[in-house]
Amino acid sequence: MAYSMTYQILADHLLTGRLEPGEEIGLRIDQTLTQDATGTMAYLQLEALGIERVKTDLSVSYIDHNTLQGSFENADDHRYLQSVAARYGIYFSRPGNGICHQVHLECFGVPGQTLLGSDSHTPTGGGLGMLAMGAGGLDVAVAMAGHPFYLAAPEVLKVNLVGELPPWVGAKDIILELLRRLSVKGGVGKVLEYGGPGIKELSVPERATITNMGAELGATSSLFPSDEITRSFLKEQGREEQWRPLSPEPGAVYHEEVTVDLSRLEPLIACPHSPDRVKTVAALESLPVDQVAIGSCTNSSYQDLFLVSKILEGKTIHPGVNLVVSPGSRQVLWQLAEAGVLAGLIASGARLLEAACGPCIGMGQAPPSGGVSLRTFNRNFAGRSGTADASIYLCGPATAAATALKGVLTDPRKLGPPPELPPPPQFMDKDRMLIPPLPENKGEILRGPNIKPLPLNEPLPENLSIEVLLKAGDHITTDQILPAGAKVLPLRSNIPAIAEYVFAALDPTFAERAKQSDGGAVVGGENYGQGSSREHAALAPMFLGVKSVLAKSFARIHRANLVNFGILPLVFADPLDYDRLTQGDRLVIKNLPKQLEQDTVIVTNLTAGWQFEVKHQLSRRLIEVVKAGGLLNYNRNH
Ligand code: MIC
Ligand code: SF4
Repeated sequence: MAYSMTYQILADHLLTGRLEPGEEIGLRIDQTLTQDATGTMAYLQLEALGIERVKTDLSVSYIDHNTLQGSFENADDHRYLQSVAARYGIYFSRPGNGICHQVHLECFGVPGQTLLGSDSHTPTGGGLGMLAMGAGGLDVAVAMAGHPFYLAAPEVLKVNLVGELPPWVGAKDIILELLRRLSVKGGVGKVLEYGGPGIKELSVPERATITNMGAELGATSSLFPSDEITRSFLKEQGREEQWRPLSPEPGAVYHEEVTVDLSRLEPLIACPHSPDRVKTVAALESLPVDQVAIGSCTNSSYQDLFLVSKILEGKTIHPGVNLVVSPGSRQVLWQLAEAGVLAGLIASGARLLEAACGPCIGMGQAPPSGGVSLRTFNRNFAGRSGTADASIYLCGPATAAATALKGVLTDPRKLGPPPELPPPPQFMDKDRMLIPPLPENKGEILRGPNIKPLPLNEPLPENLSIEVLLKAGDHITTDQILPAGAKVLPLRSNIPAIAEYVFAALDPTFAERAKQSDGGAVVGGENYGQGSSREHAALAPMFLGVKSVLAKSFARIHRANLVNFGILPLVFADPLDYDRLTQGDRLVIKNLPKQLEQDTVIVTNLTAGWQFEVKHQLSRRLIEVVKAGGLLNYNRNH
C-alpha cells in the first residue's frame, strides 16, 4: 500500500502495534520540547522515572509562558528548569529567547522526525515536515526516558490547496476557513496532511501558522511536505544539511479529502468565544475595537511582523486602540531591527512586548471590562484573556494592523497594494541564547519553595462510588477546567495550591465540594477537555478526589492526561443519558476491574434509581494504567 507522509513517518518510528486507524501504536520519539508552564511537572516526573540522561536525539526546555515575574515563583521555576536541563542532557532556551514553537522551527526541527511537546501547539513543527504532537508533561517525560509514546493510529485527512491566494489574504485565513468547515472537533483522531499546487505559495512560517492552529481542530497533528521551500528555510537558519525530502508516495491512501480553493478566500475572523465561529471580516466591518494584540506562536514570524510594520510605517495608531506586539523570537525581533522596520513600528505607537506568549495566555495585557480585543492568536475561549466579559476575535496580521490604524475592524484589502516582503536578514548570532547541557550528569538541581512534590493517586477500587460534582456542557476547555493567566500560572509546580482554582470560573464552590466528597465525578458533553495540553487539568482534579469523567466525547490530549493520573474517562453509550444526570447524583460502578474487561460498563444512578451504559474505549494497557491509579504507579509496578 502506498503511504501518506504521516504513515511513512509512523512506519519509520513504529515500536509496537499495528498501523491501522484507531489501533494503539507505540512510537519512537526523536525530539521533545517542554515549556515552563508544563515543564516543571514534566521534569519532576522525569526525575521520578529515575533515569540518568534523556534518551532522545534532542530535548529542549523553553521558557516562554511564565515570564512575568511578579514574585519569586516563576524565576525559581526557571532556575529549576535550567538546572534540570544541564544535568539531564537537555538544551535550555533562556527567557526572552522566544516562544517554544517558533524557536524550535528556527533552531531544531528536522523534516521526517517525530517531535513530542508538552504543549498543544507542538504541531507547529509540521510546517517543516515533522510529525509533531502535543501531549501531557508525563507522556513527554516518559518519551525523554526513552519509552514509546502511545497513541491511537490516526486517520489522514488530505487537504488539497489549489489556486492562488488573493492579495492581503494569508495563511491564517486558510486555517480559519478549515475551522469554519470542520469545527473544533473536526480533526479529532486525524492528521491533516497538506498538498496540492497551492502549497508552493506558502513559506515555512506560513505553513507553520496553519499546522499550529490545526490544534484548534482537535487534530493529532498537521503536516506539510518537505520540499525546496523547506530547504531554503533551513538554509536561512544555517542548517541546510538537516534538510531531507518528504512527500506522499504516489497513489497514497487517504481516509478523507477536502479541497480549499485559495483564490476564493477572503480575510476571515473567528468570533467569541470559539476559534470555529468564523465569519468574513467584511461582514463585521466597523466593529469598534479596544485592543489589538499581534503575536503568539500562530502569527509572530518575521514575515508577519514585517507586514505589520510596513502597514503601520509613517502612521499613528488610532487613539481608541491599544496595540501590543510580541515577536515570536529574539531572532524575529533582531531581523525586524536589521531590516529597518522596527523604528517605524515603535513610532506608530505599538507597545512592544518581549518575545514570549504574553497576552495569549493571559500573562498581562488583559483587555478592559466588556472590551473588544482583536488578536492574531489561536484561542479566544471566554476568560482566557484575563477579562471575563471581554470579547476576543482572532484574525491574521494584516487585518489586525489595519484595524489598529482605524480603531474599527477593517478589511486590509482597503489599504491598497500590499508591501513587498524582502527575504529575512541572516541571523548572525552563534549561540542563540541556547545553553547546551553539561557533558555529564553532574550539577545540582535547584528547587525553590514553590515546587511541591508530585501527588500520586491510589489504585481504583473494586467498587467505585462517586458523586456528580459538576455537570458541564459541550466543548469544555482545559482553560475552564483549570485557568491560566498571571495569577494562577505561577502555581503550576504546586498542585495543592493550584487545585483551589479547578472549575473556578464555572463554579467557585467546586474545589471545596470536591474535597468534602468521598469520590467525585464530572459530567461533560462533546469534546470534553479541548485546548491546552496542561496535565494540571487532570492532576488538580485528581488531587481533589475526582475519580471519573463521564462525557459524550473527549479531546485526545486531555483524555490521555486523565488516564495518566488514574481518572477513568467514560463515554455515554447513549448520549441522551447525559440529559438524565443531575449534579449531586450518586453513581456506583460495581466490580470495576471485571467490568473493564468488557467494552461496556454498567453504571447505577443510586440517587435516581436507574442504570445506564458507558464505554471506556481503553486499550488493555490503558486499563492497567488507570487501574493502577496512573502511569507513574503503573511504571513502578512494571
Ligand atoms: C495554551 O496555549 O493554552 C498553552 C498555555 O500553551 C497550553 C500549555 C499550558 O497550559 O501550559 C497548551 O496549549 O498546551
Ligand atoms: Fe504560548 Fe499562546 Fe502558543 Fe500557547 S498558544 S504556546 S500560550 S503563544
